Amino acid sequence: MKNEMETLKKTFEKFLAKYGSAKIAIVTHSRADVDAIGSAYAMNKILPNSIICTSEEMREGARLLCEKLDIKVKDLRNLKKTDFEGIVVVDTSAYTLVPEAKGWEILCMIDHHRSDGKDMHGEFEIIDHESPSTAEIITGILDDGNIGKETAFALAIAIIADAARFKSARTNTFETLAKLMKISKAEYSELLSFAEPEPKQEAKIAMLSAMKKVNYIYAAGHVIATTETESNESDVASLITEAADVAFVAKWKDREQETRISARAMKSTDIHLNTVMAEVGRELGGVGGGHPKAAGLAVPVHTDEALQKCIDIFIRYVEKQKKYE
Ligand SMILES: [Mn+2]
Repeated sequence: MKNEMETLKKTFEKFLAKYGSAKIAIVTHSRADVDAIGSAYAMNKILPNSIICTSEEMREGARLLCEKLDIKVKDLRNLKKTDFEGIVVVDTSAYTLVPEAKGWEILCMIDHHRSDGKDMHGEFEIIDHESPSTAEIITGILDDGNIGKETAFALAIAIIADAARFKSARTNTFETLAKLMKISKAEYSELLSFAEPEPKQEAKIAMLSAMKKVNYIYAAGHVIATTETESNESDVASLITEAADVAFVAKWKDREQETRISARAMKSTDIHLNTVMAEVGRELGGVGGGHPKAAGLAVPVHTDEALQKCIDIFIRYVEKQKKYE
């Protein structure tokens, strides 16, 4: 672990030596979360001639962090490529999550996501799939002296948020967080209020309404739950997997005439929901993918049909997995 981090640190130092004072746009994925914004902020502090770019709206925690640290973000589409040397991409390596980055020169990429959808290539790449967050990688490659109070605050929140209540944490996660907390002088309760902001009242109501409509079956050794919601589908799915092995939560999008599904798995399962969702997407003429325990899809059929397909493909996937064990 330590050696791997040393290698990444060396790559970062080479990048800094070449582009440290270049004009750079720091780019992150759409619907930016705390890890995306916290990581972008830390890079912004290291690169004096950089700005932060992200598209669309942000998640609530990211929005709160921007407010607190007065982080200004720009839209990459409004920038002139010739005004910049290139971009630094943090917390993603797939164009599907940041389509506006197409055509830009990627000077450096820092990410922790699985390589399934990786189609971006950077001159320098600092990638650690084992890291629960991009912020943990960034803390590792920065010299302690370069981590100010506010950077430490942003990175600590990002680590807490992406570690999903430390379900995906490793020893280094706790060591890194302890170090950042000391520098930031912040209490854990304050960090947590950014990492896991309390849902808005209407979100709470949407989640409870969805809970009332939960259906579940026990099949192929798994408790499989489904429901429909008008909003907050990923929050609903996370909530359900406190009790079910897997949850598929559907939302009908009238304008697009399609069903969006958010899928989540309980921590102990070894299911790859991204594979399941990709298959459902293929069979129903849409697209699906994501992470093993958090995936999603969009398909041009109604919610009932989409949910039934998720259950069928999921069972087929589990049965097939058993055969090869
Ligand atoms: Mn992340």
